[in-house]
Amino acid sequence: MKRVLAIILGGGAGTRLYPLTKMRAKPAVPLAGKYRLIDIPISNCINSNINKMYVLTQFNSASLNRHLGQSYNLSAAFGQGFVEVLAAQQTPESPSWFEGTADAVRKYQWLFQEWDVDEYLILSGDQLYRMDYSLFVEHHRRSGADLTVAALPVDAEQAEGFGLMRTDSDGNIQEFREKPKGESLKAMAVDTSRFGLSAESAKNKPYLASMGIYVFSRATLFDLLHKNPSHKDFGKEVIPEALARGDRLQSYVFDEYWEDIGTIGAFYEANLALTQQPNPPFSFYDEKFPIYTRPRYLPPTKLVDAQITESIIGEGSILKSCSIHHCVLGVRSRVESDVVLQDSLVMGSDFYESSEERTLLRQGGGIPLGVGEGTTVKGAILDKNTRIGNNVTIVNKDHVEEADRADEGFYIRNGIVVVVKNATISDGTVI
Ligand code: ADQ
Ligand code: ADP
Repeated sequence: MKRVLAIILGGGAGTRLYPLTKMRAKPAVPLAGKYRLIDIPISNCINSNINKMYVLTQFNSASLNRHLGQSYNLSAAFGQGFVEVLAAQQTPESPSWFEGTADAVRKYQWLFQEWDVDEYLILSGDQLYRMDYSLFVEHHRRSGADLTVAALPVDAEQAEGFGLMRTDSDGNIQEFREKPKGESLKAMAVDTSRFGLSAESAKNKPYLASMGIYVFSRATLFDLLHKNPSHKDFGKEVIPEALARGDRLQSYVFDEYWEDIGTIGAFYEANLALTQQPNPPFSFYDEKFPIYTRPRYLPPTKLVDAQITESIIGEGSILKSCSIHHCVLGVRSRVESDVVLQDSLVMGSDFYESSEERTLLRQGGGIPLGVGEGTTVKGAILDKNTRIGNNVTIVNKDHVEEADRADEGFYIRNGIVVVVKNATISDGTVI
């Protein structure tokens, strides 16, 4: 795996996860109480012995750089290893920002070419899964392909949202279509039982969806990018072109837990699914394949008189006499008495406020960090460092699907109220 360089696509325009991306780059979005999105592909790389990684992002954010710098000292642990952020930048030759996945790679190809590696592993930064990429790369090498695409067996309903591939029984890709609908969707069905699925499972999941994860042989990647300067996206343009010109494309079937968490709805569901009992679909506990993040030296969580069911609580939290059901609370969460939290993600805080600071804030008409007394929150996301007043109700009472209320500190996406990072919601507010 020393001869593989990983390129992690860290986010384009950043509209789908907005407003979580309002104040940070997408890879820095908090996940599961203590991680960030970027920890997933980076941990998968480390666990697969791939230790050269670039993260492409639209804009550089302080929290992303700090997180990577403090989490992953790969050169100490792995000699040549590194994780580096490459932000889109304007130069005289390329006056625009990244215009798509392939375009983002093209803009930094001069740097990627400098590495003496055989393959480039292209990954997405907003997916939750555990994968040993070394098996994927070995599959690519063994088949002699120019390009290998990771393929997830899915049903018809899921299939609509993905790039789909039709393969022969040896897994060679014969056709690739980005998000086809109707009849052209149906034409993409394959017999997935050939790839190790049981007969029943194959019947339910007759489509092979691209996971947006690719292994390119060196010459193929640069040749495709160079010859087709107008091609901006891998799924829409580059892969269909590779097929059309006769390159050898293979699929690599992966039939385990995998979720694209690139939208507010999917992100919310995937986080809450972690609380499922007894077997959550994804677990952060796996000694052989850990998910890494920044080590913090936080004290254990303190519970005063809290009733908590089916939830995950981050370290360093203080929970008073409250009731919490089916929630994920991040580090340094603070929840006061008579609070009800249900089906919600609370990201926690980046810092503590002392009792003196809290009292002073209150006296000055301000609102301390955390969730104030007597407040009820259901079906919402409270981003980091939010200050929710006393007797607030956040339940989306009008069942609104989408709303932009930036001046009031929140947005509604997929019916989920998202209170933005650092926002304050005054006492008694009803949303
Ligand atoms: P989408 O997810 O719709 O489909 P896209 O928007 O291109 O494709 O995003 C792929 C990944 O690249 C995401 O992680 C995104 O954040 C990132 N990204 C997008 N534009 C970027 C840019 N300019 N700079 C840096 N990163 C960028 C893709 C494939 C489908 C496949 C699905 C699987 O095109 O074929 O089925 O992924 O989720
Ligand atoms: P974590 O990874 O623990 O979430 P981050 O490193 O992302 O934390 O955030 C810590 C941030 O909080 C830093 O930018 C730090 O400067 C800021 N911070 C720490 N203490 C305070 C404070 N009292 N007031 C405001 N910001 C603070």
